[in-house]
Amino acid sequence: MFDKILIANRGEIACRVIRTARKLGIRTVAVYSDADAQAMHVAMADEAFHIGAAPARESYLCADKILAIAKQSGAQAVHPGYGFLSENAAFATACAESGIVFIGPPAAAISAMGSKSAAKKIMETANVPLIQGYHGDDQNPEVLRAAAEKIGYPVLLKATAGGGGKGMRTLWSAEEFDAGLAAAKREALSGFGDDRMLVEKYLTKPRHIEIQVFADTFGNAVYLFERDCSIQRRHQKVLEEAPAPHFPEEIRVKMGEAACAAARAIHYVGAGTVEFLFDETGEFFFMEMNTRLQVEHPVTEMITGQDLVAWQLQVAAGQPLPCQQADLVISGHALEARVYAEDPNNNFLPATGRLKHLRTPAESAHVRIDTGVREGDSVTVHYDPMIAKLIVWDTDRAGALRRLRAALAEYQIVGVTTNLDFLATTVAHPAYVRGDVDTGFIGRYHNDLFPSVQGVSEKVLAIACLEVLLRREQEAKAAAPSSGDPYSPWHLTTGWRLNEGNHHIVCLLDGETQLQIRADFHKGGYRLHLGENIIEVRGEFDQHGDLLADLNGNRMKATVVRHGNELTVMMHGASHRLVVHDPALFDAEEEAQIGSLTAPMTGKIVAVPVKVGDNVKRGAAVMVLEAMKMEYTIQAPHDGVVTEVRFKVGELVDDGVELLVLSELVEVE
Ligand code: MV4
Repeated sequence: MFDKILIANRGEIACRVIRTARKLGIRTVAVYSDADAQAMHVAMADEAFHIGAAPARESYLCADKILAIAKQSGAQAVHPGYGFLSENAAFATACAESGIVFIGPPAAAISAMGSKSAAKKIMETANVPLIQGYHGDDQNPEVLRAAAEKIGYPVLLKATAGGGGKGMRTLWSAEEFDAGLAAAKREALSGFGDDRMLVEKYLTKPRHIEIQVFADTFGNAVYLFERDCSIQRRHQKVLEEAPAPHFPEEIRVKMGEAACAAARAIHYVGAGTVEFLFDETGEFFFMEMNTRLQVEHPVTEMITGQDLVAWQLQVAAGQPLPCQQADLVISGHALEARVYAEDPNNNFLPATGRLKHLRTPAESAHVRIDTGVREGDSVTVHYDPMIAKLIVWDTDRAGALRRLRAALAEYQIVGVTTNLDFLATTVAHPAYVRGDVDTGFIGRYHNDLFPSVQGVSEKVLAIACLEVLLRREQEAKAAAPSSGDPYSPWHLTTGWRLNEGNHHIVCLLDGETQLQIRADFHKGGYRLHLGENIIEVRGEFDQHGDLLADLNGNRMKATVVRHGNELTVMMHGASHRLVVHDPALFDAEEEAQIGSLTAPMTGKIVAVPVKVGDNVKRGAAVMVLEAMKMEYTIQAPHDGVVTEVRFKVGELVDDGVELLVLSELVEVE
């Protein structure tokens, strides 16, 4: 077994591999880019080496740099993780030629599976079921047209060099053939530099079922059952599970044996995944084979009790598979949700930002979290915006589903837009609960899964007001002793006014909507006027800073996270972001902001009213930032001379970054 391995990856998979290596007593070497200097995987590894600038092509894809560090560090093997160089045959070859073990399949196996048509030819010889279609070398349009006629419409055109859904086009009738073929070839040429096509019978409601296979260097091959990965959007997996719901045992055995036949056909070694389309007739057809460990491998680990990275290390070190087929059994049911920094309500646009607040569900035998980020880390534009994989297990699917719903409700992230609410909505959908899943799920239930954005509820507003009022009470009590007049009425937070009832107006912004809530103070708490409704509220913060609230006698717990004047209320698994715009409070917060020349949040510079050499007075505007459709003026914390302006109009800045430098004015005698 190896003494030291290099992990040529980052994020959650790097951390995950390091965890298993440490369990096996193997020392680990991490590599990191400029953007990952403080990353979790760097902190976890025994050693870490800088490999270049943030863009992957200057760091994590630089095979030569990685190999040089492997040699320099004395690593005997390289684990590629997934993505990056994990399916790069040239890298696998370069490792072998350098005497460094590539923890993965032989380069020839990677190459064999790199072309869809070549892969299908190999599967054909291994008697693996293929979809009716044409995957020949003759690309004469008339040959392709005749193949489509023979198959019968609808047919699917797929780029031979494509994958993951890229370069596919469905043709519903012969009339569409000419234009459809031309468009598909153009896309394939621009996408892959190769416009060869294969033609297949189009399956209208398939499920994506994949088999985890594992082979060693002694010719042994086993399957570790199936995963259903049908819940995808734009060919990006969202939810995965094992075993597949309502999946017949005889199909499981046939599919598993076909997958092992496929692995043997290409003399496979290591972890591999054979993907099938499973249609309503109960037939299944080879789609493609992935020659790497998949993102979703944890659901297989949870139902088999196996550590697949440990298997990878053992097999790469020349040991036989730790199990035979008969030793492997399915126990219970596992589900995985991919927690992403993205905006489902904005076409899943990737999001960036700093994880200002991060609370995760408690891990246990039932709940596992694979992540590569911690509170305070930033999600940047450089890499895949995955925050974590949330994996749950229980004795059956219903139990696993309950665990997943509860865990999602406990997951709290503030500082970047996430898909948590979308995940919670999806796993609560009746069709998902029934296990009625296929690749068209998200499209079919689109209206249910993307409800129109709801305005803020009165309950959330009441919680937000209570937090504002309680926080002010706390701050006033804390400030009173140090003031020159601790008994001054100005320290009172009872809303006391001369010749008026004790009340205050709390101003909140919900998006663009300004809300003004009157709060009457009374001994037991506050009486809130929300439109026509009155809500009696009182509460306190617990030792974790959560709010224990009583609204009209209903007791509940909420987490309210405050950053600057941005306030996020999280309760019952939903979160709602508001901006506090309370003049009294706001001035105080504005006063606090004057002390800072850093960006209060991620945003875009929209004005730079100063230049190097300018003398500025305390409070003068030195930069204007736009975020969340609002403008924030950065003000000089003191009189001074501008000595450095670090950003110009139009540039994006991350939360907390230094915007400019102001030197103290020096008194000249
Ligand atoms: C198909 C298909 C229907 N019929 N092939 C998409 C990605 C690539 N791996 C193959 N894909 C498909 N191939 C035939 N003959 C439907 C899909 C498909 C899909 C497959 C798996 C998971 C999600 C999908 C989403 C859309 C389409």
